[in-house]
Amino acid sequence: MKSQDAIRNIAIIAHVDHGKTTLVDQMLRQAGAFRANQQVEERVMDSNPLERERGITILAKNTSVRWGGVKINIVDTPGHADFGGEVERILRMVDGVLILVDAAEGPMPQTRFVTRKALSLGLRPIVAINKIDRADAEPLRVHDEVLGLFIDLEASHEQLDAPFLYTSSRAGTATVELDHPGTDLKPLFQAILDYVPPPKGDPEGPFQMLISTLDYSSYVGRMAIGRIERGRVEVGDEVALLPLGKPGLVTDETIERSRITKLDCFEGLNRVELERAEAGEIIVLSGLEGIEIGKTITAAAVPERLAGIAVEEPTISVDFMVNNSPFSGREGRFVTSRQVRDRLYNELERNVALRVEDTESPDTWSVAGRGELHLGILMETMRREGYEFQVSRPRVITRVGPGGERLEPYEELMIDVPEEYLGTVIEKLGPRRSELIEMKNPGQGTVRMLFRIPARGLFGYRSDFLTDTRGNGVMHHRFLNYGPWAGPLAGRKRGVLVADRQGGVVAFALGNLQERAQMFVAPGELVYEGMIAGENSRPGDMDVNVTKEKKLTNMRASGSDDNVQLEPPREITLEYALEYIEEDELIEVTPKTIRLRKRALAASDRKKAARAAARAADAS
Ligand SMILES: Nc1nc2c(ncn2[C@@H]2O[C@H](COP(=O)(O)OP(=O)(O)OP(=O)(O)O)[C@@H](O)[C@H]2O)c(=O)[nH]1
Ligand SMILES: [Mg+2]
Repeated sequence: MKSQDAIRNIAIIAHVDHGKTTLVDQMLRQAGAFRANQQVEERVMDSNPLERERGITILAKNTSVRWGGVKINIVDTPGHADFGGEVERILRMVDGVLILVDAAEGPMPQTRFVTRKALSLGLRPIVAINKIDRADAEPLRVHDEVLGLFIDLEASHEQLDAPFLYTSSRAGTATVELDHPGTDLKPLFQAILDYVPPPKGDPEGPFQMLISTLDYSSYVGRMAIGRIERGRVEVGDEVALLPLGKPGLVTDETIERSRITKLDCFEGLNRVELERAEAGEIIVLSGLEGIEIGKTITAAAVPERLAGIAVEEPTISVDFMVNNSPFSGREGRFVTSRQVRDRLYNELERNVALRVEDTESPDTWSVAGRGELHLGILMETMRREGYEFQVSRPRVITRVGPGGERLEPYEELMIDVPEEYLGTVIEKLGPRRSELIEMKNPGQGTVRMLFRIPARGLFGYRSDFLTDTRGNGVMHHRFLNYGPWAGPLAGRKRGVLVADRQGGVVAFALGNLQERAQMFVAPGELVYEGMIAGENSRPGDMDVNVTKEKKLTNMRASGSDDNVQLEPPREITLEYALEYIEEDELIEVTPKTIRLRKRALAASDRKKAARAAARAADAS
């Protein structure tokens, strides 16, 4: 038997939350990757703190199990649309995919995206209709929908022959026939061995590997992860790291050569150091300068380049700036321009879809990424590390079309709502320049709608949607393409309450304001002039004094107005804030607090700016 016959490389791909990481838990467990008494957390592959907290996978990760004498390398991938580019990249290091589809939700926008990428690379799929334990599961309907999707995406005959399994990630069961409920994952392991081809490369040829993904540690710097395409590699070997370019032999002299200092592979949850590895194995290489996604590493003597991987271009950007609020430096450890700038540029080492640029101001940097979650996670990570900074409203990144016209990013938006909310949803999305593409009513009172909408049109929509549907709706969106600039869009409907002086918030003051407003602050919190303290129930901003104490009079007022009944303040999360603020506002992010503020803090400056804006609007 060739050594490659004892390897299978597979990626698990799906829409967000369809159960990928939970399935990996069970695969590890049932293949004996844990010791008998080992305590293992749920969704063990979601190892970074933000992943655990949010219950989503952010970074693709490698693991492996051994089953029936075969090593199965598994890549668990993120399902959120902002990280679709990451999934696309790691598909280059596998020979098959396991497509998970929720047995109730069916194929979703991200299912379509990752399936299209996998099929077009010629990968053989295995389909798992997952969560069949759900009360509302309809595995047979979903089976048909997946087949429909395959046909739509012009799957080959071989791909259409994909085995279908019915699984429950949570229970750890798989079966080929619904009438015979599964008891474990054996049918899944067997399907992987039978249907995923062993890696093909020739172990006797000169070494060649594509860098499909990166890892980073402050000790060794960037590490390259990929599948050995051809040949063997050993610690100490001299290799060439080829610059990006066309596939084929590289003849110019500018090739960097260096030595492999460390070589690892994945065994269960561990990395195991190896002396050598050969074609088909997925490995981690350290010790090379200039590692980048899409570059080829080869034997020094035969610098033959593989087709590269394009990294997706960012679609939205925000400005990061030094915190210049009156409370700057109170809660963060790293606050200076130098510290924030270094941290942002450092992020580029591991976050390949991110772009950072200096601006005209030495205290402001433009940071571009794939979506609000992508950028939001960077902000959240930085504040946990002790950074303090401010962030502007997100902007879409426009492009120039072939005829010189302005283009902007469009998203595909899928909405599932109970029928009774259909009208409100359509009514709200209209002015946001959406276009209804498809509407399905599969029964059970729920409607599924598919829209095309400028990414700008979605800013601020999620909170409206949750309110309008009373939390009974589900929405997902992902980048579709660039299209014509859709023209001006209305901003936030309601104005804000702006604190008119610095001080501590007083319950009495809020008691008087709360009839016309939803507060963002609670008694005892500190505010400064220009900080946003709440939302006005009407259009237009309002300067208010939230520090106002009740007048002490000699005559004690009778009654209960000493204890005002206060509504709880609206909780401002980072993502909420990003969707909420307008161009003349900023988010102040510190390790402890998220505050909203006006760019111009002094009321007089804001009035001047408003007058100037009105004049400009009149003139145009
Ligand atoms: N009922 C049911 N729930 C499941 C099953 N598998 C996973 N879940 C639940 O679905 C949620 C998402 O599971 P994950 O394993 O994190 O899903 P994922 O596909 O890895 O999600 P992302 O990585 O964020 O795309 C969790 O609350 C799981 O407990 C299943 O078979 N049945
Ligand atoms: Mg996951």
